[in-house]
Amino acid sequence: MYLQDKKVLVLGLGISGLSTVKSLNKLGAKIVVSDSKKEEELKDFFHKTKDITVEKHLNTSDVPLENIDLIIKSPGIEPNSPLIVEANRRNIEVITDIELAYRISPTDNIISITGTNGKTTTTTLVGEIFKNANYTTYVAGNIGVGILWDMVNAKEEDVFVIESSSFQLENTVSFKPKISLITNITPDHLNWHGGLTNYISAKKKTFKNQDKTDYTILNYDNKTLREIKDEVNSNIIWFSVNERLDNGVFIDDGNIVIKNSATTIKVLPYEDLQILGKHNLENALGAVAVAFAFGLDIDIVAKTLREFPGVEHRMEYVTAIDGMKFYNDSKGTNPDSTIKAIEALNSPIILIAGGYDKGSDFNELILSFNGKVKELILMGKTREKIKEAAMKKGIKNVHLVENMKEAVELAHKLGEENSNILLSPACASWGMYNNFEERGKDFKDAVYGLKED
Ligand code: UMA
Repeated sequence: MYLQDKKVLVLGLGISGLSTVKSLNKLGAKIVVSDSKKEEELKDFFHKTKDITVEKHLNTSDVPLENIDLIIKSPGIEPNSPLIVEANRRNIEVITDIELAYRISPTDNIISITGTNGKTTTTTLVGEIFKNANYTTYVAGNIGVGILWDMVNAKEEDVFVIESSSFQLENTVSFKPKISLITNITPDHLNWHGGLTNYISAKKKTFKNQDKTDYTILNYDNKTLREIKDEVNSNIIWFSVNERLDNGVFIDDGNIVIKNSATTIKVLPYEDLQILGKHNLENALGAVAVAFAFGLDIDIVAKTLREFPGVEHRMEYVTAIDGMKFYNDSKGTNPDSTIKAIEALNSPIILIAGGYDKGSDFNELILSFNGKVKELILMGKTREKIKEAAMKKGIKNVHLVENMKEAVELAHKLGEENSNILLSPACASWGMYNNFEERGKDFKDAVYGLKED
């Protein structure tokens, strides 16, 4: 069996690390684990793996690499961290969990969905379509589910819908999905990747090994994707919200349609979708293209699209208070994502933004306000940087706050009937929260707290 008795080092004992260790145990590997956290901070991991023998190196990043056959690193660990650099020097292979999942996969039905924004909604929607088509469907990856434990337990006929991040794709080698989809590419994670070119290269790994037996689904409205089309070796299916394509998935006379040579298939009127905004329409078109590439029944696709309510923390409607509507878009972790959230709502908007500094530029974001964002409330590390960009563009109603509760209370005070109060930070949550889910929950708690006052 692949990896039987091989010595495998698992770096990082978070969501993907846990799933990886359990799977390596099933595959018969000798497991070494390491995390920069202390053992007491990793109680959950050690509780869930109490029956598995592991060699531990905790609270350190100094792990002896002698006799290590393979390293599986958690996606967040930076490529230039000293241990990774040393492993590279010693020619020890370093991969992420999605690569190992591909190597041990019993099924060819692998769908990889990546892109700067829209990954999670598209992945969830595609997963729902396959479930409704009666496939045993695993939805895993960056969406918050370590893929390996599902993969070691899967069967040949099962379907994997993987949300693949640039961090995960960066350390893939032979990963070759049957269908890959890139929702869009705009600058993100520039510090981690060391620039835009490296970020785009990581994303391209989703289709790099694909051939004419496979499909690559691309957003025609995204310039970067149009520019890289010649590097794709599989069958491209384009989708577009803006253009009527010769072939592909697009909008025609208010309907989502699939055009394939001379045949045009009407899927459903786009107004039947529950999910809000043009960006969500893009996500829906991408999902339709996946289903079409796989040959699924279009009636099932249409039914799923009609019923799909969206995903938590992505333009999630929270509640209305005093005529003001509150939206939680905590997953808006980069400027482009926040631009799309602003686009999806009517004026007047009160925007709560700011967070961890990933090296993003906020000028485009400020330009997208277009008179719709009436008040800007900023928190976190980037608050001064965003304020400066706003002031330069003549935006005056900028408020700096210390935390979410203060932000929400101020938004409520500044708002009027019909205001849309939007949390869409344009930044990662780190520094204030562990993840965007915690941040979104904190926002919702603060909003519900207003009702109790
Ligand atoms: N760690 C170290 N050394 C380091 C860095 C981290 O030991 O240098 C340890 C931490 O102490 C921690 C563990 O590694 O115990 C955490 O690893 P991780 O941050 O890579 O995260 P996981 O918990 O394994 O979650 C990862 C993804 N996280 C990241 O890519 C940062 C999750 O995506 C994903 O859902 C999960 O695997 C399952 O596949 C989250 C994310 O923020 C949502 N993704 C980024 C994004 O969407 O923008 C890419």
